[in-house]
Amino acid sequence: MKKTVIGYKSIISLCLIISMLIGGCTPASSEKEGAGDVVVSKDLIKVGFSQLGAESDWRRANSASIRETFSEENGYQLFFEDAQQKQANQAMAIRRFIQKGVDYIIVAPATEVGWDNVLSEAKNAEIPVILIDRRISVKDATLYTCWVGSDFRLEGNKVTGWMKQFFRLKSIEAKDVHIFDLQGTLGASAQIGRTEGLNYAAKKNGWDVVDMADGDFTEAKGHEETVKALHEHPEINVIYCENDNMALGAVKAIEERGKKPGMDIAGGEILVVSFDGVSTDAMQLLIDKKIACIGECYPMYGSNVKSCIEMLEAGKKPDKVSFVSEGIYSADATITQISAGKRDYPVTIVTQSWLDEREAENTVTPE
Ligand code: GYE
Repeated sequence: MKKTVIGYKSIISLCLIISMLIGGCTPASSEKEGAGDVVVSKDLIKVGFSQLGAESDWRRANSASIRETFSEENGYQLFFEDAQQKQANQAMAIRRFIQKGVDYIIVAPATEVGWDNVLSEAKNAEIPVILIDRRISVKDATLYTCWVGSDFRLEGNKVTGWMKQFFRLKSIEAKDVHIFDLQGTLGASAQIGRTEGLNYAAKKNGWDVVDMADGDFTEAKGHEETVKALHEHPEINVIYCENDNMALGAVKAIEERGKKPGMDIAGGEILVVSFDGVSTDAMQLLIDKKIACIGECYPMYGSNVKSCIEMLEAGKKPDKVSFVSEGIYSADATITQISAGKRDYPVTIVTQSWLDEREAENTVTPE
């Protein structure tokens, strides 16, 4: 799949500027009950988007992509609701979208379970539901039309594939690998797939997973849980962070303890690996080798979702499940390729100029 241009930082800034100019990217705010004076062209396709929160740089980039895509200029009226990390708020948002009579509902679900009732209501109202990012587990698969997102288990396999090669190259024996799994929000697909990837590799290679804790995908919780884990288990020499924001918190906790995040495990450093590759701060830590490797998680789904809606508008059926293509990043040039499942994947070696270029030009090279 051809990946489109990404300008994570710039897209977020653009959205912030627009929201300052027009008083918010969210048409819903100007359509409060009783306002009654909002004139909306009949031609616009009405889309309700229930975003689960704003917990990470990945999430903010994802929201920016949806907002940018579903603009009035592109023929859409977007109702954007941020659930503040609470799935109950998502159900309420979906019910409001149904009441408004939107044409489509997009949902980025917090966790996999608990969707049967509210999505049945959307189905009864004959509103197609498009899922993005995390997946859901429902008894009736017709409760949603299609899903676009990442293969989280594959992401886990890629990062552990990198770790395996790294340990081999540095002659680090399995018995000397002591991992702390800093997990994402429990029950979210991104957590489930990445944790499964680690557990599988740990079992296969004989690594010791010392402990695991829910860091809720946030920097603050990631920091808190790492402080605790390092205190309770001084032997930890690898931290597997299930997103970059938690990695930022973990690096801070390691340094506060007077230890070094880095690649020299034998010399007492703590190896940090992570997921996303969106946050500039995390990419900077990668270049500084304080984060050893990042499994890419692609957030800019706007155009993929728009394609699904265009197909539905044309009376066609989009694929039920579409995975976005993703790579893997490291600043260490010794590992240039890793194996995951039955495939080999090139490792993108990130340098300062690579990052500067991405930030300045808004581009990421297609895979
Ligand atoms: O990796 C993390 C976010 O579900 C893919 O959620 C998403 C994850 C992403 O908060 O940063």
